[in-house]
Amino acid sequence: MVLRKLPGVSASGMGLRLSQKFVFLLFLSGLVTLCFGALFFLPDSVRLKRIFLSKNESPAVTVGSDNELSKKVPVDQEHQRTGLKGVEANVKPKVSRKPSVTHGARTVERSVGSRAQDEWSPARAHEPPARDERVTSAALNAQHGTTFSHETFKKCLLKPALGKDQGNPSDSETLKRREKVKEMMKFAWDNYKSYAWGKNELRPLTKNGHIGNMFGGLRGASIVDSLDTLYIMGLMEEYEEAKEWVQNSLDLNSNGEASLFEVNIRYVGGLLSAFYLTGAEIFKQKVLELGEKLLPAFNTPTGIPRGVINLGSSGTSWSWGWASAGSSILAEFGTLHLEFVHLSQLSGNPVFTEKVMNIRKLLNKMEKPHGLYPNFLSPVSGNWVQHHVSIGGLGDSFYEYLIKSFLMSDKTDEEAKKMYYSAMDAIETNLVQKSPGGLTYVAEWRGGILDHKMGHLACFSGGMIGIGADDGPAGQKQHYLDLAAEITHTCHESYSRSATKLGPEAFRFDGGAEATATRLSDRYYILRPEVIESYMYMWRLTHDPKYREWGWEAVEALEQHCRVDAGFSGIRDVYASTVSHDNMQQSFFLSETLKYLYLLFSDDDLLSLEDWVFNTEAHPLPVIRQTCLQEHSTKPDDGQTRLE
Ligand code: DMJ
Repeated sequence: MVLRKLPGVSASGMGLRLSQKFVFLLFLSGLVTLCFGALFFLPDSVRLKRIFLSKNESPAVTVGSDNELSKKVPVDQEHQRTGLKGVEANVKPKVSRKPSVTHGARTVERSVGSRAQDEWSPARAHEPPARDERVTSAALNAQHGTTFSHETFKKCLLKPALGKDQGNPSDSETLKRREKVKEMMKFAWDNYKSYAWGKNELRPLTKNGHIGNMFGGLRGASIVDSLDTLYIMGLMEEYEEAKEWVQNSLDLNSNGEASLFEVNIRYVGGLLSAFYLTGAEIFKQKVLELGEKLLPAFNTPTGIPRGVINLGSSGTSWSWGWASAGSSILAEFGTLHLEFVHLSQLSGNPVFTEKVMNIRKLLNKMEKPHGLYPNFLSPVSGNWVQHHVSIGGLGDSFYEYLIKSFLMSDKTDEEAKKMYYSAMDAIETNLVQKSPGGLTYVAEWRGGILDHKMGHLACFSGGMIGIGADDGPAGQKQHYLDLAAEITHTCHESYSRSATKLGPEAFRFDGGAEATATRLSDRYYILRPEVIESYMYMWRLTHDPKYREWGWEAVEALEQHCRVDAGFSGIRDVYASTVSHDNMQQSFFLSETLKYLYLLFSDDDLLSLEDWVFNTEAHPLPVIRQTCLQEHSTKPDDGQTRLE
């Protein structure tokens, strides 16, 4: 239209006036600028960015300061692009979602379904998916021509996965205790099977199933979480039922909104360990398919994933509505490393490792207040959003994954090692406290002010500090072992000071309190594993019989207060001698609490710590011995399993 000659106007050159040419050129250059800008600003243009940015130039921001990307794409603008104007990142979206989630997770301080954080309310900070990275397993195989041999992998284990004799303990008393734990698992499983088969969790009082909306429409969380526990306990009939369900009924084509963290630790972790333990191809196929669905979550300006992802083809992601200013949570984006490295290991596709290494690099570079890692980070600007630090809820498993990444890399991942020990240093300097009564605890930190509280979730740290004792700075081993033992002792105190001998969700060390809950809302116990997890590690590291005794106390308390007619249930007040049940058998009770108890009463060669690290949901993942794997690797024809 601009080119049409206007009547009565003399033309020059190609029949256009100079001014017309000028207008045309102006329009053209505007168009070019617009297209070029769009290439950079549309989140779907990762590949194009790569063309224009040099290889080492990461699109992630320089952290710790006001940065370019946050200036270019303010949060509000992001919302406008999606037509979701005015939704502040820390304000819940208008569309209200029912808080039907009662899962426990270290990332969220949950009550039994009542706290604000429990609500399923992702802030709408939408990013389209990185479709270029959502390739199928078949495409992956074609692309990478990779092979993974389960046989070769087994050759690189130092011990048989299940030990010489399935971990049978030599003394009869311990064997009896182990049998009791196995019976508890069977009871929990049988009831789940009778009343909630295919649902995510069992409601043991009302004898029905719970689906919730934590897993984006995925079902069978208790089944996937139980696979490895059933297998190591030798509950083979039950394991076969579970495997068959995964084969025939685990439908990954869901279109719901899922917690990236929860799906990763329970489903990805559960399927990975089931594959490594059994070699059954179905688990590998499923986990690679699921892994691909999680990739779009990383498609943010910094590569730090948001907490909530749509598992359908849109691949959109959101930040939690309750999280400060649309931020991502340290314990969520920091608890992907182990699983994602294994996804790359099995698929041959480095993209999974690249995603988590980017998170690692970014965190490593950032300025940290007093060397501490705050719990909230903006996935847009890459800056800390709030200075709340905790080794319990919201922070916890980030630290766990640093030391476990080092151990899982066959102690080659120096960066993870360095980050872990520096973080430990900062935690010891700033957070570790001794109560007037002589109990060691890890306080929380809010912008420099200590909150003298320890969550049940933070009790995993006894075990973590224990497994990290060997590789710290010279001369520190005994110090770390002592610290681990002291924290585990404190957590045991939180159990033994209650009427039920089970520990509260959080306990305090102020106002005269010593390892007891002072608020009504902190008195519940939802079958969490962390204290028992630390007993298990401390037993393996020290063989001090008290850890087995403490584990047995927990078994007795669970039997007395949590066992009901149709399964196990959490309780609302650990200090009340007549308990009130919360009607939920959490899937982590089967994957973690009962597994750690079983390991506590087994010989050390059942899932030896030399060969296995446990993800934060207690799913064992093998140490990757790259040199050994390469030495043993043969041509595909010589027995390697090709990815289909
Ligand atoms: C589990 O899902 C995992 O251990 C997670 O890291 C924290 N919360 C629960 C158990 O309490």
